Amino acid sequence: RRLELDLRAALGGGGLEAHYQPVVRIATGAIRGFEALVRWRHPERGLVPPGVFIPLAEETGLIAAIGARILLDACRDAAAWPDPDLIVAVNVSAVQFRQDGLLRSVTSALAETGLPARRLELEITETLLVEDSAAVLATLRALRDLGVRIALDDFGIGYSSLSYLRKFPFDKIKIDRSFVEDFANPSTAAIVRSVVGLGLQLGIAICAEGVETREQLALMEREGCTEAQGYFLSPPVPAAEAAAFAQGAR
Ligand code: G
Ligand code: G
Ligand code: MN
Ligand code: NA
Repeated sequence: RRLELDLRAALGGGGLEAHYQPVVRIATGAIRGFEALVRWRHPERGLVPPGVFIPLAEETGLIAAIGARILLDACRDAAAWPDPDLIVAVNVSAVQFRQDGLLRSVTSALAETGLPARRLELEITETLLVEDSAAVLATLRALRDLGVRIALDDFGIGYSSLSYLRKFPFDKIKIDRSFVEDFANPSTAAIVRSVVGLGLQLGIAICAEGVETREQLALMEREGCTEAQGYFLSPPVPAAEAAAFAQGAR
């Protein structure tokens, strides 16, 4: 309850900010873009991880406002990066997605910042697709019609079903970091291989998440992943640092 009040205050004042983790094209090493990851700097507790306050925001309905805010920040920051091809990826939780107003937030963030829709990628998770709702698919299609890219995040955990790939033409699949970590397990490797194969056939980019070592990067390259993200490449960094990164990328 106290934390909720603090979160409301942070939303009103400062305290909530987007950090950015680079996403790299494995073949060339060039930066493809950045994933925005929200951070809450609490006046007494210090940095509160999203794993703690996103669920709280979802329970209290604050997620719509927080989401809209991060979306706007991310679009504004990305619009200022010097390379006009860099994309910015924004996480949209299932609760946030189902609330009214997502389409409106996206449209107005793009209009307000001038960021071309093709440079915005929304990361959704399988949880959203489980219920097979017509409304969810309609929103996904409307976003796609705007030109926004849609990525399937954390792929492989939860209810992973290949049928999701039939329901909607995703632009990217992000393979959950547990697969990279557990790649020595033959069944894990087999799943990664089949997802990469599917991606190749369907023209879907495949990003390996949570790459922490040079060896893992080499492995994911060998398996045919097109993109990678993880501490080995860079942790999430504050906006100013991401801008410097983007400058260097050019
Ligand atoms: O760095 P990390 O601790 O940032 O993120 C933890 C979890 O919080 C991840 O599952 C990530 O997808 C989620 N997350 C991070 N930023 C956002 C955000 O802006 N919106 C939503 N909905 N989830 C986020
Ligand atoms: O669920 P999602 O994929 O959006 O969340 C990304 C989460 O993974 C964030 O918490 C981010 O800080 C974290 N992350 C990014 N790179 C690495 C990594 O190399 N190793 C680990 N353990 N976590 C990572
Ligand atoms: Mn993500
Ligand atoms: Na993920």
